[in-house]
Amino acid sequence: MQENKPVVAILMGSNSDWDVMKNAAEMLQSFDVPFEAKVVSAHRMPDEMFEYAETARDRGIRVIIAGAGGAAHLPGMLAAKTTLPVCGVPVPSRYLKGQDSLYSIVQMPKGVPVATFAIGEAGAANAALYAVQILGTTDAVLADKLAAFRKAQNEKARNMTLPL
Ligand code: RP5
Repeated sequence: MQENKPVVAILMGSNSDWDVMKNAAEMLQSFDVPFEAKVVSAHRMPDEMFEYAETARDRGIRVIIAGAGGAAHLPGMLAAKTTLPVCGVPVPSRYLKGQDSLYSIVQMPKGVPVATFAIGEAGAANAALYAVQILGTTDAVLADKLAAFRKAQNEKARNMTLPL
């Protein structure tokens, strides 16, 4: 992996999504995976969104993580314009608590997949882990880091105590 050249993109529809999407950024940082994070709104910046999707692969991006809330078209529209894997993160919305975001991202019609994750922070963190797993299929150092991450989680769970 070329040092510091972003290989993962974290995109979101608004800076109000950052509280959730920063969980993806923190996870990638913990694996030393270079990434870029940007606001690219599907409905407010449609031309920029298409340009981003069309040029991402040539710029070295290998996985796109896209988070959006409400009628969340961003992950699906990015996926329509690139063959890079797109991981969709449903951001919690004010009135429907992110169920609208989840349904709009997960229900992609046949032919253009979006790997859809849980609503909110866990989804953002898992999308980043999934991106690391994709990169880890061809990067032995990342594969070793993933194994260590799983081992640490296992040890933490095994050492959990209850207040009895
Ligand atoms: C979506 O609308 C964004 O992804 C965000 O989750 C939601 C609300 O955006 P703001 O009104 O906070 O900019 O496009």
